[in-house]
Amino acid sequence: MPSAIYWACGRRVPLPDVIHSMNDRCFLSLKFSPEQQRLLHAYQQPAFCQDAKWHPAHNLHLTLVFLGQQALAVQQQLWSQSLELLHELPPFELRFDELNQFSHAKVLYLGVSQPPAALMALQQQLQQLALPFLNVPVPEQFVPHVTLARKFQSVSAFPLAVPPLSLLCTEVALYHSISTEQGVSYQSVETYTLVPKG
Ligand code: 3AM
Repeated sequence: MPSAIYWACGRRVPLPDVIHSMNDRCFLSLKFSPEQQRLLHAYQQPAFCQDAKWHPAHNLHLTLVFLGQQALAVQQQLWSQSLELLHELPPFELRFDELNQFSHAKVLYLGVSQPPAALMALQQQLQQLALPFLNVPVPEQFVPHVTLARKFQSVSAFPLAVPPLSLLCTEVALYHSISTEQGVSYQSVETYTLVPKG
């Protein structure tokens, strides 16, 4: 069944799904394995703020560049350009060691107090590559983080040091952000596995 309608010559005409779903809400992100997501999930403490919305483990990721609504052709072009960069990059380690918050956005996240140069360089390069296609403002500063909860409010003093978690990052993906009745769902539509060098 067509999911939308439009008006043509005064008549209601079904809008083909292919047109209706031409753009997807997209982002480039580090992708974690189910086992890594399980380890990240251990840092989520719903008792910390019961009114917050805690991400399900399968949604845990680290956004590199938010792309906004993009047509399939742009997604394909961006992904193939991204691959050129990713081919050069070996897997790298991230050491998550602090809980912190974006207080204005009411986001609680697991952060990296000392981000490796490889991550920051990758993010800069992908951001540059995406720039001509962006229809959203570019964040002033990239703060590597894994969002744990939204609608989070606490009087605790942040950042809060936590027992560190070192993860080897091996996958980068193009994700779609899909709204469902159960909340937002992040689906990887393209994934690249970083290859060790030398
Ligand atoms: O990875 P996190 O959860 O921090 O907040 C959104 C989420 O970030 C962010 O993109 C990620 C995947 O949805 N996001 C959503 N809208 C955004 C916007 N307009 C945005 N980031 C920047 N600008």
